[in-house]
Amino acid sequence: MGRKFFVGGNWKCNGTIEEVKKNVSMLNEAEVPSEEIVEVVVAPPFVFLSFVKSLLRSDFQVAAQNCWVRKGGAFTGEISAEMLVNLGIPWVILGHSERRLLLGETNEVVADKVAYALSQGLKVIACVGETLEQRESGSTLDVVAAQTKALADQISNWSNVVLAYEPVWAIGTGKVATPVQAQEVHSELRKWLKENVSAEVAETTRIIYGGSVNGGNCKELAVQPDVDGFLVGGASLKPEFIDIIKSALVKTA
Ligand SMILES: *[C@@H]1O[C@H](CO)[C@@H](O)[C@H](O)[C@H]1NC(C)=O
Ligand SMILES: *[C@@H]1O[C@H](CO)[C@@H](O)[C@H](O)[C@H]1NC(C)=O
Ligand SMILES: *[C@@H]1O[C@H](CO)[C@@H](O)[C@H](O)[C@H]1NC(C)=O
Ligand SMILES: CC(=O)N[C@H]1CO[C@H](CO)[C@@H](O)[C@@H]1O
Repeated sequence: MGRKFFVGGNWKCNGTIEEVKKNVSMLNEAEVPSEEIVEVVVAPPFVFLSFVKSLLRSDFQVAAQNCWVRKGGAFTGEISAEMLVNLGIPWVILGHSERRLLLGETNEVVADKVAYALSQGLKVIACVGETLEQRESGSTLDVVAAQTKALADQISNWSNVVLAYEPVWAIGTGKVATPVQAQEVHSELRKWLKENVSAEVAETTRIIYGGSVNGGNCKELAVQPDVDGFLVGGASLKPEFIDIIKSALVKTA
């Protein structure tokens, strides 16, 4: 069985209740390929999670954008993995570059979070990616390998993990990795998994691309053999998100 196409929508820190309702209506009214062909997961800010979950069509799922690194307790302002499970939230995004860069989350902290979230039964979208400086100095593969190694050191079962490659220089900049650049890194990540984890994990783990994906460029990215879907930022709050979901069909052609 092949890897099911995966489209995540990361709403980041945006939206009012009214806007959230409109975005959910847009999703609920959309005609998209079936769940057999594409898995769709949207990640609203924490405060809207339950609201979105209660309104959203049942073939789409929700994700949190972060969670605390271990069991909850005296950690003011944090949200624990247990709470997400308790609310029936199946997914969490961890290690997004905005958190790595703005909040100082190291490879180890991200890996600790991923391991803890998995241990509580959450599914994880784990993000890796290099900065512009790192790409220009030729260290892209070393950077994503080190980020992936930190994860692999702590993950014993990859079946609930989706790996998101998000080059930082392409996030919110309008600069998108070319299909060839995306395929190259995805293919190297899969080789890394094959050699350093197992052939089965390499074959079954979805590696999705994020960074200025939109309705216009999604198909040429989706057609790349090692691109198994997308983590979409800005375009996930626009009607073109539906076109991005539909790009799953290029895999069935
Ligand atoms: C979705 O929400 C964003 C703000 O988060 C808003 O700008 C946008 O207009 C909304 N989309 C729709 C289709 O209403
Ligand atoms: C890995 O996790 C999946 C999903 O929770 C489970 O079905 C599978 O049995 C686990 N595999 C191993 C080897 O524990
Ligand atoms: C396996 O992991 C090591 C350490 O990250 C790395 O140097 C090596 O290139 C990896 N193998 C492949 C095929 O990527
Ligand atoms: C998903 C996303 O990031 N949407 C928007 C959130 O708000 C920022 C700032 O206005 C926009 O740049 C994003 O596109």
